[in-house]
Amino acid sequence: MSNYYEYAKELYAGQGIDTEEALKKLSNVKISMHCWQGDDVTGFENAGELSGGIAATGNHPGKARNFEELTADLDEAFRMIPGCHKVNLHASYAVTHRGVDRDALSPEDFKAWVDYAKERGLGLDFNPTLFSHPKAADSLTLSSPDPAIRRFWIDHCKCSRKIAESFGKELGQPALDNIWIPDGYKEVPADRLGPRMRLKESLDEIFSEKLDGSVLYDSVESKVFGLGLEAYTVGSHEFYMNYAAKNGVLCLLDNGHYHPTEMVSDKIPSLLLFSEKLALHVTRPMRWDSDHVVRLDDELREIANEIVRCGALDRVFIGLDYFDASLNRVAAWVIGMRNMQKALLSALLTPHAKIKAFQDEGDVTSLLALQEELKTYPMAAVWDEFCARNNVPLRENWLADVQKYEKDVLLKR
Ligand code: RNT
Ligand code: ZN
Repeated sequence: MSNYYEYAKELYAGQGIDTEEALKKLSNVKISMHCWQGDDVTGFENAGELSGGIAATGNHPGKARNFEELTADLDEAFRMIPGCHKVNLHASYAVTHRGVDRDALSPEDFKAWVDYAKERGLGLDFNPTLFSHPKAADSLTLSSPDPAIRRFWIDHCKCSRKIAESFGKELGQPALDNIWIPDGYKEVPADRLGPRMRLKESLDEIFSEKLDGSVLYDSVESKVFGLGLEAYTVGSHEFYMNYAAKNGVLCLLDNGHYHPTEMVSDKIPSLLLFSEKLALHVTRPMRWDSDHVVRLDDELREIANEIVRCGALDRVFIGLDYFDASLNRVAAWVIGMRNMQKALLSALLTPHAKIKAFQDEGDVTSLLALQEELKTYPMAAVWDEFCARNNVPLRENWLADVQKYEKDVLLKR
């Protein structure tokens, strides 16, 4: 233990914060690392272009082209990230030679991933993939007016839930199955209700099958608009918030899916008041849902503050969701994961009860003064201690490792 850490420990103790307790809580938080940062959401199906109103920009060399490369890259990233986490998969990452379409996938098509996760003590989460597919070419899936298209995607979502359930059972820790659909229109629609009625019916059928709720959590993810889908989104926030509340599934909030001044941090306590669990896609929107690598910015810290303040570390599924093709993809994972953890640590090192009391007493001066002074408390020392205890590189020392990996492995692809 460094003197640096001892000094920090004392300062935080002065605020009534036990740094050891904070470190313990932080090590229990599993973050779901999205596999799709590793290959710009390409997947293993040889599907053509990324579609559905999302886009990865950039052409940094060395992206993973198959299961072996993607898992090698994930391993390299996990070597730089303290703690034990989860991997978030999309259905398009099936490792299968059965030649089945997405509506017929089954747990056996993900056996390679389960073996991978088991060997490393990782958890797995899952997402049906309702984009980058010929049957989603016009960005209409579960709300399509064509019953055959709806059927295909309903079946895909049904088998996806079973795959996620199998992850939960095999790995002994709950898996989240999250449904996001691109459905919407570029032009102002003549009918806003019809597509939503069809989406509601499709979801009802998908969730009608009772699976093991001790290992499977279902969530639905809303959006505000997509590229080429500027006028109307079927699965809006209001749609899903009401659907989730009435049907006992979780709301998943992606902080790139709201209007620019609308904050997910502010929504967290409202949702936690009415539902036991909540799911997040943590991302960084710049002007639009651009999915930049997560920085340790004010909103990330506020999201973490809300989770911690609400005492909800075990009620929130935290997953990352961004895909930047313009930089080293392993580094992109490491930066985002470490930032999410730093934000949580900063929240765990905040004397929330004390500041809340200022608020309730109407002492705005003390509230502001303490919030601002806390920003320069020596959290870095506690973070370094966390990294040291977890045997991962301190500070920016991971970068040299990742650069070596790029030279030795990524650039040879
Ligand atoms: C798209 C949604 C969705 C996807 C991933 C790949 O806007 O955020 O979550 O990013 O499922
Ligand atoms: Zn998302």
